[in-house]
Amino acid sequence: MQRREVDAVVVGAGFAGMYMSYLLRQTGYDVQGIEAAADVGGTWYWNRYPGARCDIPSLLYQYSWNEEIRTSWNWSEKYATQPEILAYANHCADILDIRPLYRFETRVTAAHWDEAADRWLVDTDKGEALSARFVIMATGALSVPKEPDFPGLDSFKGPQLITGRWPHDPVDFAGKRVAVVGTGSSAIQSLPHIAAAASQVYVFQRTPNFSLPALNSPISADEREAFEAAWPLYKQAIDTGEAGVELLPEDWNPTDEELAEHVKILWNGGGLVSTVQIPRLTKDERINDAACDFVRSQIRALVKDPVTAEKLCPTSFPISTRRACVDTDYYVTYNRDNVTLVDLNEGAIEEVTTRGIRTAKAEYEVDMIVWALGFDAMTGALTRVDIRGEEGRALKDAWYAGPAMWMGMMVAGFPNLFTITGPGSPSVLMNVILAGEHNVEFVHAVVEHMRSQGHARVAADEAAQDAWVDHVRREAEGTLFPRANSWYMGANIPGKPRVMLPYVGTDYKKRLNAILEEGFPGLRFS
Ligand code: N01
Repeated sequence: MQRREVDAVVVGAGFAGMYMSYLLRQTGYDVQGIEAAADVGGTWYWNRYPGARCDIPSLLYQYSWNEEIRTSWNWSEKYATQPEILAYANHCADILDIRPLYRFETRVTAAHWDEAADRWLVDTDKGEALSARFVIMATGALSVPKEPDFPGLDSFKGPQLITGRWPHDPVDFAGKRVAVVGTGSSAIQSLPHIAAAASQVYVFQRTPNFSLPALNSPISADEREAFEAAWPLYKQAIDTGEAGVELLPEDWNPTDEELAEHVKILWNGGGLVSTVQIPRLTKDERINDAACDFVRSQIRALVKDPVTAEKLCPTSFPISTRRACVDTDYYVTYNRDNVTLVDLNEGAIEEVTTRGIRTAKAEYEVDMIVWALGFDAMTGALTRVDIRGEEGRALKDAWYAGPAMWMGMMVAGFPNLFTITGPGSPSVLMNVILAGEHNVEFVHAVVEHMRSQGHARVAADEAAQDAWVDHVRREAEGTLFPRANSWYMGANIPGKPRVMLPYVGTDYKKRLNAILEEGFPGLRFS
């Protein structure tokens, strides 16, 4: 078969994919980008449900590497809406002139390593056959939605919507009875909007989550100015791997009273940034308990019906060991007459019927169902592609017992294949745009090193990979994360190996910088 030869295939046109494609093209590589969506934006292209917003402040959730983009864009709100972030992604694509590099509405179906040629043979669902020296999977950590698989699913007469694959046309909930299944970030953000329009909403909850108030507001001229003044220091922190916000010392040892006072910062609108400002929150039970107690007290104060309030109080995992949500009016929405919480612990969903959802206790008649069931996180987008490395070994077989990667970017036995924000990198535990930049710049440095040295092949050293996997595991074991049935632990997908997927250490960028300085220990070039 005749294959079109390129230097690199970049899969994904989210923020990481766009930057990767841009860097490679600017340094003279022939790049073919492939993107399943019709346009750029990645997660922000797909997650269009009402109320979708970022849970990281807008001024921080943007490219740090391009001054032209940064200075030509003004975020309007503290937490940007999905349409504004998608508009920003399009603004980036325009400035970078990235679209000509991409085939849109196209999926990579297979990538097989050709040992003799030191190239990847890449196939797409549009029948295109490529041969590439490098494949870079910038496919996102939360890009494969968990689909409902309840009996009777197809019998339901009304529309069924998945938050992670939301339609482009507006959905009209006015006067409708709606089921919202799931109570993660997607449901927590969309519920207040759905409830404001619908006649009745049933929220089906299996596990309540901790949600922190966004206290969203427009960004004032003064805030913009203060951010610009702080930018050089902030950028320096990004590049060196420093925290970027002022933190209490890690050995902070408060009295119970001081602790109870300090955890109130969770209600100051800082969202996930506030959680970082509580030292050892995910390591020290006493500190974590105080934070849990405080948030539960806020839930009880906000939700009028004490029985509903109690059901909304998480008790089965330490705060922040599942990603905390950031909301606007989530808890008070349960004070509306048209919102009912259905506790699935009292009776699980048994089937979807023609008229609605039947649990072990009752049938709920609805006109529409919103499935907010989460994602096959971090590995889903990678194992769904038929990736075969040396000796034809499939990636999903190599990862049978859990993903093994070097620095979250390379897999031993899969030369010249890179992942951006892959398992074993901090990715979703930090600002993911910046996590993507760190990986993209590192991959680019590897590729440039190969060009300068005349290498055809780079692979992760097996021993270095084992050491990293072990380090990632041990770091997680020193925390409270393993106590939660979270998507971080792969626990939300039946049959998925239970391992902590992201790297919890805070020294990742410093490690990358050291690896660059030391000439890539852990990688083998030939
Ligand atoms: O998904 P989730 P999400 N029967 O996995 C329930 C990011 N994000 O899309 O917990 C009944 O958190 C499940 O119940 P349980 C963010 O990183 C960010 O909301 O498994 N229920 C849970 O309640 C976030 O963490 C933003 O018991 C079932 C829900 O579905 C990540 O994406 C916005 C079920 C899934 O919650 C995922 O969030 C949105 C079943 N069979 C998302 N299966 C921002 O703010 C699952 N559930 C940027």
